[in-house]
Amino acid sequence: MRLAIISDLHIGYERFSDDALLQARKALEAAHAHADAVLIPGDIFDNRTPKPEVIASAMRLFREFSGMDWAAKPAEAEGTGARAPIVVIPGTHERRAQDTENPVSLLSIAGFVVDASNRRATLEKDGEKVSIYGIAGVSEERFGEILSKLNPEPEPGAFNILMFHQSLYELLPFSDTFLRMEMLPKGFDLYVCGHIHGRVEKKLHGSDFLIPGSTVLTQLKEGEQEGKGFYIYDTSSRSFTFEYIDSRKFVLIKEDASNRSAGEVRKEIEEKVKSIAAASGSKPIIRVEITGKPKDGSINLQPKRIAEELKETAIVEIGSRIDAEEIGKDADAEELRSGKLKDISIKDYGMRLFLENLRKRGYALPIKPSDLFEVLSQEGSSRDKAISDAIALLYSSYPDASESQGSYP
Ligand SMILES: [Mn+2]
Repeated sequence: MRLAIISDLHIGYERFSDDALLQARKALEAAHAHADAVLIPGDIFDNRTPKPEVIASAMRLFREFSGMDWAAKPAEAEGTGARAPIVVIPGTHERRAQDTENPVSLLSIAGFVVDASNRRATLEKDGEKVSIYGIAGVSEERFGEILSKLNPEPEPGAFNILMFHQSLYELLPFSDTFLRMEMLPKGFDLYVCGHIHGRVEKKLHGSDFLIPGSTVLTQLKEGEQEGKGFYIYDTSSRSFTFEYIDSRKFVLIKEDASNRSAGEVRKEIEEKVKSIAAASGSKPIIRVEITGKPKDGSINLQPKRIAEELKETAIVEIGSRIDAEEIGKDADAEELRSGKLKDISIKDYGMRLFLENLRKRGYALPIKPSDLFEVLSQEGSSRDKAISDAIALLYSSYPDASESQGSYP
């Protein structure tokens, strides 16, 4: 069986909502043309309670694809009512409390997809059986507990897949509470994960471990320059290919301003942006990271003006300047300078320190630490504003505190 593994579509993602929907469609079209079935390991939606318009656009999309002819079929005995072999789980963005519906379960109730949350779903084609054990996304701290409670086991006589939506320590070493890959159960023929928005190909317990990455740009990090797409995994040859979809181009420009005039740096950025745009189909997203200080001072760079002037050519985002010399000489700065952290962004690094400190202090508030970090690290916000926003977030989360602390499954 040929399985398309498509993840993190983020339908309803406000910043690039048209891209999210269009690129989800392109991935499904290519999947229909080249595969027998589709697996989606979470984050079909960007939000756990999307607006009706967003739910409607996803419903139209999945209604269309579930109405097509697919070579594989969901096993009739399971009585899901779904005709199309599109097997899904909710991810972190769709996670809600136990016994509540989430937007992915709505697609399944409508009969467009098979929701494999915390259970097995089976696909069949010409006598071949593919068994997918899905685990709905949970907070990282609880994943180990859920895993031992569910105790997923491979089914004899089938090609077995474990599908989930989590960070693992080896992929994002933010916190000791993240599960180690080796803790995942053995005996599966393929491990499929969502959540991480860049591609990951690894081996686990002798099988392939695949994360296709998102189909839409969200993080504007170095790894997202490669282009978006999905995997096609062939169960008979146990091999896979990555299929690119036509997606909006993202380019990261690193500009060193040291010992140059701000005008010179600005001019160079403008030229680079224009030449990238000329070579791109649709308007590209370009992130510029400026390091070093121009001779006549950073103030003369006027990053907002550069972005504004180029807005017809490209979507330009100019990153804040980090001057290594201005960071204190403590151990963390040493780690940064020595390049040990070159693969993670400053923001991710900040998040890691933040999580470590929260853990040491026994953090137990009902807001996700990552949400709190987002509020506290908003660009251009003063200390007082960040604190008042964090307090507002705390109060606003009490009514549905069960969603972050509630028990799952
Ligand atoms: Mn995601």
